[in-house]
Amino acid sequence: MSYFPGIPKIQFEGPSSKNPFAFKHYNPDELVEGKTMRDHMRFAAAYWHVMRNGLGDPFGGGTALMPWDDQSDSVENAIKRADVFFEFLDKMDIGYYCFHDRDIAPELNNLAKSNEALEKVTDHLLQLQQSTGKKLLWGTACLFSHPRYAHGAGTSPNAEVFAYGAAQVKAALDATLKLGGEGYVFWGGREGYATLLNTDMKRELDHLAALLHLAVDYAKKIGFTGQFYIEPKPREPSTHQYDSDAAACLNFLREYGLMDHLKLNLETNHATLAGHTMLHEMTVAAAAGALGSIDANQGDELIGWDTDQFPTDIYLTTSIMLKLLESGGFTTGGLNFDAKRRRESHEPEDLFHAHIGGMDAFARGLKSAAAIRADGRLEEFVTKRYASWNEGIGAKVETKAISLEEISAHVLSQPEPKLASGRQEMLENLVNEFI
Ligand code: XLS
Ligand code: NI
Ligand code: NI
Repeated sequence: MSYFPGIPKIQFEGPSSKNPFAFKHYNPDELVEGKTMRDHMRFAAAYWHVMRNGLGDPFGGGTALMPWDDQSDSVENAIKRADVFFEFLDKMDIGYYCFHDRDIAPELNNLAKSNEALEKVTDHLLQLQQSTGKKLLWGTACLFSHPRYAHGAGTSPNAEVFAYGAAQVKAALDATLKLGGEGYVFWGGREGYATLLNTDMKRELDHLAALLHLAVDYAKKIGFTGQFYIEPKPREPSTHQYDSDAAACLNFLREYGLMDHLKLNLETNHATLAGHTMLHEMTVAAAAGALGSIDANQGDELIGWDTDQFPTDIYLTTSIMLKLLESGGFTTGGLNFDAKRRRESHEPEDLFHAHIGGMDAFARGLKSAAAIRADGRLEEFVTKRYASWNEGIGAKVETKAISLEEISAHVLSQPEPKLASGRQEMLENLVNEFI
């Protein structure tokens, strides 16, 4: 039986196609820089948005039509949703997915019952994965929806709540291992504060680090070799989240001896909320060897919330793919559509239009980025811009072979330095040649 009757398997038809149910640019087997588009992108669908997002907003309830969902907390309903989701993955030709424990299986009235439900649903997901070849990019625990986490989970002032969250992480790690997950994400939904008047920041940060260390140790014990990630976001729902941006996350990981164990899962809309571009966040992460995975979406700069829209901006996807190619591409990570349809796009077929658009936008980004690299002028410009560091005074500073007095003597013997133009506008024009 089909839950999406009338919707075909989405295939590549090329840029001249007018079929809304076809890829115009994403051609999974096409080689770019010697690798298939499929392997470059490692596209994933987010279970929470595809299956569980009713499209409510702060002013009104959900509008999404989900005729397969009886809205109950039963395991049967959860299992049926998994079937619907796998039909979606199949028709979209998306190879990976990501989940929170509580969106694949219900939270029941105690942890034992919730764990039991999770076990049953993951048994079913495992069967679905085995029969379709779809894979789990990463799993995570939802430590932000239930009222018990109102003050945080890893950073709760209440030790019993911390313990509950840790127990939930244990079960979510077990589930991720069982499903062969290639990663595990920590997004600190409520790991921050609403006011500092009631907050012991240092203690909360110590506890958050303790939670991550506990998870890393447990993963070793059970043989989970997937990559751990932390996902930066500055605010929403809390006033300030400790993992506010890439630099703050890296500082936290370094301070608590976690750099060897976690990389970053960067989300475009979170970058904008932090006052950064995605390119900035990726550049910061890559410089630290911590560019792990991407939650692919984009925000509405006029609204200013985490609107989690599907990525359609080709300039944005080009910059993302340029940085990704430059960093050697994904190893454990992928492009996870942590994105939702607009509230007005409430029909099941809108799920398809949304993902098709995102995949095509990234395919165009990939092709433009590869063309910019093949052209070589951009890279050459940057290399030349730093040429003065390759010899003389620059090389001595880089190799720490010079003292401050020697630098001073050097400058006293030299004329005023001559500056070269940064040529920003010329480079912007160059990039636009390829878009
Ligand atoms: C919410 C986050 C969330 C994480 C996973 O803003 O992006 O969806 O990706 O918990
Ligand atoms: Ni996300
Ligand atoms: Ni988001």
